[in-house]
Parts: sequence; C-alpha cells; structure tokens
Amino acid sequence: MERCIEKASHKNLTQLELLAMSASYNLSDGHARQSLTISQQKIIAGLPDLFAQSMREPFEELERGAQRALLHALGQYSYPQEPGRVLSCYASSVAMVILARAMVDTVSTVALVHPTFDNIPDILRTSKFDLAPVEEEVLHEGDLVANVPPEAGCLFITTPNNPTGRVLTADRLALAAQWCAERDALLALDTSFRGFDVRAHYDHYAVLAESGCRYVVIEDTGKLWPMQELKAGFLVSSPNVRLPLQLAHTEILLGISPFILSLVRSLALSVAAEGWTELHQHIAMNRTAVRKILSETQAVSSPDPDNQVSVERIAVTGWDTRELWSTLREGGVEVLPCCQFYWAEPERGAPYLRIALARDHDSVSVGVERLRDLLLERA
Ligand code: EGV
Repeated sequence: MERCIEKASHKNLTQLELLAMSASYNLSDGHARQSLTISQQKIIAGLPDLFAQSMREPFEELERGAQRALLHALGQYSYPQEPGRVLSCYASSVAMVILARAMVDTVSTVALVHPTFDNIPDILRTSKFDLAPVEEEVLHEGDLVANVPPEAGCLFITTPNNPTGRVLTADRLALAAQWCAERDALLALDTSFRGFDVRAHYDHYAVLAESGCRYVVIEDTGKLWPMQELKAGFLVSSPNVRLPLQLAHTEILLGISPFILSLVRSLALSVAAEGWTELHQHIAMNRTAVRKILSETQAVSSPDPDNQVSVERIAVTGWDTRELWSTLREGGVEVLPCCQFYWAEPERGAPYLRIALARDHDSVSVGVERLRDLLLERA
C-alpha cells in the first residue's frame, strides 16, 4: 500500500489520468467522454462535407468564424476584434505555454490561484517564474491589496476553477482588473470550464476593457464536447498587452487545422441555437446522482455545493484519499486524488477526491456505487 501512495503523490495529475484511461469506470480526467447528443451526431454525420468545405473556405474567414461563434455562444461579445488579438492553439495548455514564453523576459513573479490544476503551475515553473499562491477565498471575498504580492507581474486566475468550480463574479473580476491596472501587471484568465456555468457567461471583455488593464484570456473547447480530442484553445489578448504573443505563437505553430476550426464553429453555432441546457442537465443529473449515492455513507461531504462544472470534488473523512484512490483502482474505478491541485501545499488536498461527470450516466453511477460500497465496508 505504501508504494501505491508514493506513486499517487509522485506523478502529476495528467499522469494519473493516463493510468486511468482504459479502466472500466474512468472518472478521472476532465475531458468530455459522454455519448453525443442528437445535434452532435448530425454534425459528425456531416464530417465529409465539413472537410470539403474547410478546404475551400479562406482560412482567415473560417478562423474568425469559429472564434466568433464560440465566444458569442459563451456571452463574450466584447472580445477584441483587431487582427492578431485571438491566437488559435491546439489546446489551452499550448496557449499557456505560449503565454509563458511571451512573459519570460518581462515578468518574474506570477501570482496564481490556489488550488488549481497542476499543469498550470508546472508550465509556469518550467519557465522559471516565481509563483505566489493566491487562495481562492482571497480572490472571491478577500483583500487583494493585502494578499497579492505587489511584485507580481501577472495575476493568473482559473475561472470557473478546477476542481472547485468557483466562478469569479463581475465585481471581483473588476477588482482584480483594477489591481492589475494600478500596477501595470498582466491579468491572465483561464476560462476553459466556463461553458458549464452561466454565471461565467457575463461579458468578461467588457469588464476588462473598462478597467484598462493589460490582459490575456485562454478560451477553450476541450472540456465541452465529446469530440475525441478534436478541440481548440484560443489565446485572446488586449490591444495594450505589450507581450510578444504572436512571435511566441509562431515559434510553436503555423496554424491549427481548418477542419477542426470548422467543427468547432458548427458545434458552437449549434449551442448558440439550442442553448447550453442539454449539456448542463446532463452534468447536473450526474452530480445529483454522485451526491445522492454518497449520502448513504457518513464519510462523504460536498465541499463545493455551488459547483456547476463537469468535475465534482468530494471530501472523505477517515481515509487518506491517496490510499482510497489506489484501493478504488483495484476495483476498476478511477478518480483523482487532490493533493496535486494544492500546488503550494499538497497536504491540504489530502481529504479530497475529484470525480469526472462528463461521462454517460451509468458509468458515473456504477463507479460511485462501488466507492460507496467500499466506504460502507470499511466504516
Ligand atoms: C482535467 C490534461 C494536460 C488536462 C485535464 C484537465 N492535462 N493538458 N496536461 O487537460 O481537469 O482533467 O484539465
């Protein structure tokens, strides 16, 4: 058992997600793996036409169309329109790498939300930034001036956050933007999970523009649609950003697939027409099932009652969750232990597991029933 605990804490979260890939009940990674909706099935049935069309259509028009369709579906009407302000990337992590590259000469300290998914601090650490943790509570209800180090050249916030689902309100975004504007710091947002929560659909770019701060926003489709990793990340920046983002982007890639952009545009237009309700109901049904099944044990509670994103954190008492994680694995059920989300203080994640909800209903409920049975057995 000791060795398994060791194993869980010496890997990053993505390495743990890889171990889970072929499990009977993979509730580990946050990527979308549920069955397609009827509208998505129709889009997939039309892929040959989409492929032909994306060969004909001028690339710029296609790219702008995909960006516009996605950002409008997410309520982000005021995003900057000038050429070069939205850079298409293979994934949001690639956008993150490009951002880190572009900041390396002018920023030394990054103030980063704590907890958050570990590949964000990992990418930043590889670029040798000093990281200063900013607790979620500080961002959402605390005093930024007293708690964010004044030397930070960048304030980086994941909203909605992973794994807590916590969403930065318009008022708190305005405060963070003001903090940055007053210090000429960069405000960076990762909004990869915003599709799941309408509270994150207010027009962030209007708030950011009003503040005058320098900003970047990483938008993403990777978590939204079960498209077998056909996805895009978009690195959006303010006209006054003063970072060599375009240079860094071209150092990494020429451009992303027009076929994928065309697919993203179709998916986003379909959501714009039909709304987010079907996706939201699917996630809500799985979340309700998780909470209901686990309420049958005394050991589990919900630390994030308002969470709407496609992952659910649970707190388990009486267990080291790294040990629980490896015991669950033996029964074919994969979830994530949470220590690595607490990148500055891993022990604080020890009470928690994260359960992925973007799966078919049966897979979530059977997997979580096994977790319940294990907890009841050992109670
Ligand atoms: C989640 C996978 C990367 C990441 C999964 C994720 N790791 N990109 N290195 O996309 O919540 O499971 O964000």
